[in-house]
Amino acid sequence: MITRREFIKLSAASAAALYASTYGRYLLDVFAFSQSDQLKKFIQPLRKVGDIPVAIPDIGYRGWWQPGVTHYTIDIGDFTDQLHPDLPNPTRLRGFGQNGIFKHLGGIIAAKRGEPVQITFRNKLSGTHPLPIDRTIDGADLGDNRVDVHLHGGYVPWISDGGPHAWWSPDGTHGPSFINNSVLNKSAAKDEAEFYYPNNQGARLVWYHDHVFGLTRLNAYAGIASGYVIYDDYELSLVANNNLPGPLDPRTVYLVFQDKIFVSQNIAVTDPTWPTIMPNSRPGDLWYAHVYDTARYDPLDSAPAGPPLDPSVVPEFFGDTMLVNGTVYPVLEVEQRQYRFRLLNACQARFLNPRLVYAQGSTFPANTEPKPTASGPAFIQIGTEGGFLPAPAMVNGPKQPFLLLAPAERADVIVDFRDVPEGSTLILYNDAPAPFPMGDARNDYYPNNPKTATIPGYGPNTRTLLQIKVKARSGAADPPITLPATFTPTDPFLVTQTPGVPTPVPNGVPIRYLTLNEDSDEHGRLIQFLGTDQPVNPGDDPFDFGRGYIDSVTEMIPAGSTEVWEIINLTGDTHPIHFHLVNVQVLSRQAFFASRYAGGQPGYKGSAFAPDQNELGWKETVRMNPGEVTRVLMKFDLPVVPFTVPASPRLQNQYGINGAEYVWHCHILEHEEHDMMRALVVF
Ligand SMILES: [Cu+2]
Repeated sequence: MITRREFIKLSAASAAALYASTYGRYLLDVFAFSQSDQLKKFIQPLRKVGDIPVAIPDIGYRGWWQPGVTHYTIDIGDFTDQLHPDLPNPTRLRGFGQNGIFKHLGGIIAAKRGEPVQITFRNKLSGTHPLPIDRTIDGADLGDNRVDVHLHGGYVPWISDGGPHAWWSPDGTHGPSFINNSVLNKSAAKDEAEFYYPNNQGARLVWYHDHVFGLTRLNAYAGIASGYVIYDDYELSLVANNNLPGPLDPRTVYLVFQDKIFVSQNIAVTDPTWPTIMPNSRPGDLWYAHVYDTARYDPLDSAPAGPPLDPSVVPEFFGDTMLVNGTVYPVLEVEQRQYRFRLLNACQARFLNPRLVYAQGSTFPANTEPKPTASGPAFIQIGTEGGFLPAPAMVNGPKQPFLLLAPAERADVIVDFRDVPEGSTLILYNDAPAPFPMGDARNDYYPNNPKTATIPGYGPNTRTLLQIKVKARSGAADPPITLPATFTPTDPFLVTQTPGVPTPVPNGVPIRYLTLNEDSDEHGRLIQFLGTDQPVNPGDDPFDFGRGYIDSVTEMIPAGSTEVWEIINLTGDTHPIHFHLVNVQVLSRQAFFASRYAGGQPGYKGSAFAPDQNELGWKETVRMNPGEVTRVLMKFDLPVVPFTVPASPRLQNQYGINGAEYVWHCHILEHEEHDMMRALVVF
């Protein structure tokens, strides 16, 4: 079956003409996403660990916790931060802080494997959200100062997973899955929530961010996210024996990417309805798309009565300005040494394919613009969000030309600047299509794009992530990093994989067939769904597999079991599918004939093919491409903790199920929230 979206893309011209008469005003808004005023690029230094606050543990905390557990108290609040010197005001944000000190992406935690962390999060949010809220989607009418914390990539008991229904408010109201305090801190104050992270998993970069029902995309965009790095003895052995820069070594540089838009000083002209719906907003605050622009997205499925919803959810949000570690277009100075970069794509929907190229020249503005044909040092990738790869992988080489990072994917790479001439200027360059993979030039901001018409040296620009200036080495050379031929990470893999060869489904492991779907909601807007391979109403529509998040549970798995999920993408987009609780191994992908797909096994087109070399080993966020099935292998073990974890009361009350409540979902945040998420229940 060809999806409606693909079909509409084929006939976009006629569809646009059809809707021009009804929604002419919105057709004029074809560049509505570009709001940010010109900001000079690469005039402020990259914030590093320490510039962004590292969380400080408590001493003598009053609450209950096991001996040997490091306890933190972390506030979640509203604050402002000057993200670029030329923004007319510091930007209003939400995020993590301690003792009244808040900075964008603050609250970094470093933890050792096997040494648990327990956190009291205190919800200090005001009732005024810094972004426009559409009340028509599930959960969005339950309060604007609700919050929820998910340790993304953590192997944690469900009561500390921060699933969407585990939100809580400052006044103590909470979602039906919030039982954090009754298990972990019975004397908690109303605005507090207790979380326990066992950290019984191998070295990797995880992160923690908001996951509240109905507001995740907005709370995360407003800043509720921070880094959490787990290290272990295996990583420390590579530090000692192979000279790998350790997790807090100055040569280990964390790079967290986000695309944002800032409210223009001419907002009354660039977005006339914004001042009405956001009366407290100032130029320099975050701007977020709030109109379902039918010239940008697919036309509404049915013409609604009355004016279009404003605010409305949008199918995906792409910014016009790149932030790294919370700062707009920063500069990183490196010496002629080897470095370790640990990258996290924390964008709402934008994929990135970062690579190093030389700048066009040495003076402004040429030193801010890339020369894509002049390649800089390649990346040697050693890890993903699941920890160390089975073997180092050369990216930027013939076998793996790009490091492709979908939202929530991470990469751990070695970069060698020893032979880069002193005084060189490099640009970390990105030209990944947005949406991925089909792309829309209106989301691709750079000077030579007639659709976006930006100017050299200034934003908006989504192609230039970071400027890197290479200086001579001061002091002694480091002992060279000597990567082993293979890694033996602490968490053993389920199957051994051969690079370049599809991994067969292991004997006896059952295959569960699942689907990625696109449809329209009751307002005619695009909506994405997960589903099984069984139609929801077989007599009605044999191609309708999409199920909402709160519909009855279909992914119920006995603890300890192993399954292969074959996930069939029936949409036109690549979706980064994220699994809570489990890590997976990507076995293979295979094309299929969409026209033959009507439940059951798809009609495959050609042979299965291997995942990329840098997708081997453990993953928890996996790109699933249009027209392909993606096969992933996982084992559903529950973490061992020193207390009794009760079954989810929500599952008992709503579905009569006794089990641990997790989710799996797309990590394009606009998809996740509307409504590409399903319960994942282990019992
Ligand atoms: Cu998606």
